[in-house]
Amino acid sequence: MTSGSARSATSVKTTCAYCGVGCGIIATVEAQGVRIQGDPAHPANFGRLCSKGAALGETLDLEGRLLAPRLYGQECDWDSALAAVAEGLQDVIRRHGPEAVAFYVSGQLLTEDYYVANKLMKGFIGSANIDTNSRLCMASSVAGHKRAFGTDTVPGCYEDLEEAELVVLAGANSAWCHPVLFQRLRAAREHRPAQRVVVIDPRRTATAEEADLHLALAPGTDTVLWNGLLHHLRRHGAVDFAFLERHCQGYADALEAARRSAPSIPAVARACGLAEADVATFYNWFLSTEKVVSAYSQGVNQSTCGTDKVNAILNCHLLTGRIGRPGMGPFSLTGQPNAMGGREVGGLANQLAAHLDLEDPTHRELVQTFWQAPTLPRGPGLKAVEMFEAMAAGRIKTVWIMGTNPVVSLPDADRAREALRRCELVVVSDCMAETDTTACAHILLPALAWGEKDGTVTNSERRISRQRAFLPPPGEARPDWWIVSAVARRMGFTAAFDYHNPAQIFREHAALSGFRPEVRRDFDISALAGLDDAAYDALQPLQWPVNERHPGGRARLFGDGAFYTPQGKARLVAIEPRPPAHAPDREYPLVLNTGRVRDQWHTMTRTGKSPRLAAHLPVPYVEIHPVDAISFRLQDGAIARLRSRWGEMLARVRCSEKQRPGSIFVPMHWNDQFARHARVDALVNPATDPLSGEPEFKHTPVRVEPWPAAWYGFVLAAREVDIPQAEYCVRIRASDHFRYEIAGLQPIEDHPAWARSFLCTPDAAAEWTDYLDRAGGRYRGLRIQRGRLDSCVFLSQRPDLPAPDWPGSFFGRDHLPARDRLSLLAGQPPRDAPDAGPIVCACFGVGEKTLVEAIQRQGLRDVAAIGARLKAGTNCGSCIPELKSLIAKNAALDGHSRD
Ligand SMILES: Nc1nc2c(c(=O)[nH]1)N[C@H]1C(S)=C(S)[C@@H](COP(=O)(O)OP(=O)(O)OC[C@H]3O[C@@H](n4cnc5c(=O)[nH]c(N)nc54)[C@H](O)[C@@H]3O)O[C@H]1N2
Ligand SMILES: Nc1nc2c(c(=O)[nH]1)N[C@H]1C(S)=C(S)[C@@H](COP(=O)(O)OP(=O)(O)OC[C@H]3O[C@@H](n4cnc5c(=O)[nH]c(N)nc54)[C@H](O)[C@@H]3O)O[C@H]1N2
Ligand code: SF4
Ligand SMILES: [Mo]
Repeated sequence: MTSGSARSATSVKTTCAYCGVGCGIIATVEAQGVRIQGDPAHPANFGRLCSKGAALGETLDLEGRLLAPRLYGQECDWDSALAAVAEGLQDVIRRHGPEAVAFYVSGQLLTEDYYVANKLMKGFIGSANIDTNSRLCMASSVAGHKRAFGTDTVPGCYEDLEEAELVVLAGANSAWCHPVLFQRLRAAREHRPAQRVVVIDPRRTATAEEADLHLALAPGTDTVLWNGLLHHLRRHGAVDFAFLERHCQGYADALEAARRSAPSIPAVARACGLAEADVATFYNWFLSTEKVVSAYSQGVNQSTCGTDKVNAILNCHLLTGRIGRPGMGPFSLTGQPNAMGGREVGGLANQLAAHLDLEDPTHRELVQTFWQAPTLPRGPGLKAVEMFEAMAAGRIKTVWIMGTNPVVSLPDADRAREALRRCELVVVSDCMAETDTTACAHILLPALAWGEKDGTVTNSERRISRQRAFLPPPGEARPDWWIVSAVARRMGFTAAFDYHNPAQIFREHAALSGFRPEVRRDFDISALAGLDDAAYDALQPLQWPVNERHPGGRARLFGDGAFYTPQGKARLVAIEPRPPAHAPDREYPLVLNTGRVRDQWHTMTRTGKSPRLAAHLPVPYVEIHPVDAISFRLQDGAIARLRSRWGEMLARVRCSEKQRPGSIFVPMHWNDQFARHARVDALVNPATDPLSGEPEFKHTPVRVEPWPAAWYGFVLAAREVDIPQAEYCVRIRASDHFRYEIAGLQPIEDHPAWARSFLCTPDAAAEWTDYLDRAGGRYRGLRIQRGRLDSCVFLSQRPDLPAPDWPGSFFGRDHLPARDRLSLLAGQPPRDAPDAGPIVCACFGVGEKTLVEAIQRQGLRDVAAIGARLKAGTNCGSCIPELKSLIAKNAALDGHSRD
């Protein structure tokens, strides 16, 4: 290995900042910015990137970055900040003991950062109160894996999805959330048309659109469906008796529970709200196909029976022996870029480093000896939701949050914010200065961001890849491992935290994984413990284990039946289906489901900077079935108020037959930095899975009602503005201006005074022109500064405003001619103005209207034809499911509209 393979004069190979697919990227720093390309040699993506990965270059500017430490709002030097953190932690430990201190960390830290944070808390502070946002994400998979396999192992690899003859995607919208993996699946299907895909999801997602069978089951009923499958497989002779007898236990009870809870296809169909024929098709495809991969994500994990859902899936693979062989196996799709690395270092409150168990005295002794740690906690610490409850109750006095934004992402999020306000000391390490969580911090520590930080991450298929820096550290920002080590040293743990670079930490982590090999464990990368700095720098992507037996890594585990339970056998678990924690009732009749959109990442701190990514789904919305919309008096495009027993929010109504009646969907992304009253987690109930502690993000009873807006509008401005009287307000980044979608409850009395109050800064050279139709309730105004459009406002009593694309297109111009000024005042686009409609292809900015017109007028019938004409779908491919559904919807009208 030479470092030449990883770096050339200007290009650096690294790994994407976002999802668990873990795509390889080549970043090239150029005069105009950073060029981002997929790395053709990386085995996760072979050169592909999705819309988010491709837009990474747009998120690298320093705007909004936290560039110096801050102590109670004042910038300070590192010395003062580190001393304040160390003394603050020590003071609380002295007065209240180590259990009063907590760390809340993230699957977006690098493995090296995570290792050090965990070592400090568990080994040296001596408490297990370190938990991570992976609790909100993968904890049910971890618990399910441990129940079944005795350890937390993903048995397969991405190639299995390509090689499978049947791929089941359960509770996973992979077309949007693991797009490159989904593209690999799509490409494989083009070569092997016999491959089938089944999607299990209450919504007809972009993923479901491409499936051979979509099971839109009633939310929360997955365990019945999989129990029914287990019973069906037994009854129809798909049991692999040899595998079962030699390598499994617990199957008699599991089969009995399945028979009792899901005795027949009609019973399953009834319980899950599905058609019998569809259930039968799924069961028979699974029965008759040897090569099956069942991949699952948050529709499975994020549930009060998430662990049971996981084991119900694993049961079916164990019963049939379809695990750990090419083209088959259960596959937990991890969310964050380093969710897996965090599990490897033991970042969860109930884990120890190197996949060892906190409760096992041998494991504890092993780690304590290796670390030469003064103490180790004997039992698990508090899991994320409990941790914030303990803050609210005053049992935890201080918390250090790193790389996560819990005021937005925890359930019952208003209470989570309140819990932080009750703490004596809140420390937040983040790259961004202003988030809903940094607003609650006493001490802010500036962390390096993607492109600046350096270390390793592990993707969904256990593949360890290097993330490499290609930008210099800005301001005073430092790597997370550096910050934690510096605090640890100030707390007196000098020798144990004497780290100078990530390579040194990685070597220690690798050595721990092989320490005392007689203690059997799956996670073993001891062969990497001797890498020198140059070899670490040049490390090529590898799948663990990487040890003496598997020096080049290993793609699959468990095909040989070697499991990690005390008996060495896998466990089938008897699953008793349970309903979600809170059922809908008369007051809260609808089920709120939450999740992701294609082009935003979580709380938008990075994707929110990209105009290209903002174009796809620009405002917080609630998707609802048209029949429900009628019953609840909701109009498409109007604003609705959503309430649950825990909180409320405002969102734009989108009627869609893709929703299951009775369920609504709201994306998780928007927060106080981008919109008013738009944090959906304020509504989400805090119930958790009793085993994994994972919250039920996909199931909260709510009600939705029309929000009585007196007016609607939008503002476009060259700079950020603060708009009064608009209880509903969403800020959207466009390439050369900001757009605000607004609405208010109180009629505006004096329109010009209102508009000028936030748009007109004192400037003699600026002119304000406006138009008011009081009777019709319409108002339009524009501000011209030195001949250019500076800002404009459009208001109406109804949600009937024109699309903002045409006024937006005026911002780039040096001079706005009178004709265009008039068209703005008249609210009428000139005849030749562009109106592409909502953006579908983010890479090339191709809108729905343009696409529909091309499909109808030019008779385009497939994605390739669209690509050839309009380029849409030809770069990252993330929009292909949407292109297909536009073709399906509009090609039929072809004959009528061609003339
Ligand atoms: N674009 C984008 N991609 C991302 C992320 C992002 O923020 N944006 N985040 C990453 C992270 S951290 C994660 S964890 C992953 C998540 O990836 P996914 O899990 O694929 O995404 P979600 O949208 O959270 O939820 C998946 C689906 O579960 C369905 N669902 C809801 N209730 C049920 C149910 O009872 N049963 C079943 N079977 N399905 C149900 C929802 O309708 C939804 O379509 O995405 C990763 N990738
Ligand atoms: N309603 C609902 N809520 C959910 C979910 C859902 O499906 N529905 N999903 C849950 C899941 S699966 C997840 S993973 C969570 C995600 O939720 P969060 O982790 O809260 O979301 P992010 O926006 O990714 O937050 C990452 C923060 O870390 C900062 N950051 C980025 N890189 C670094 C770094 O290197 N160092 C430091 N110190 N900071 C950094 C970012 O600026 C940002 O503030 O949300 C959960 N919440
Ligand atoms: S699929 Fe997209 S977001 Fe995920 S790692 Fe690849 S490029 Fe990044
Ligand atoms: Mo996640």
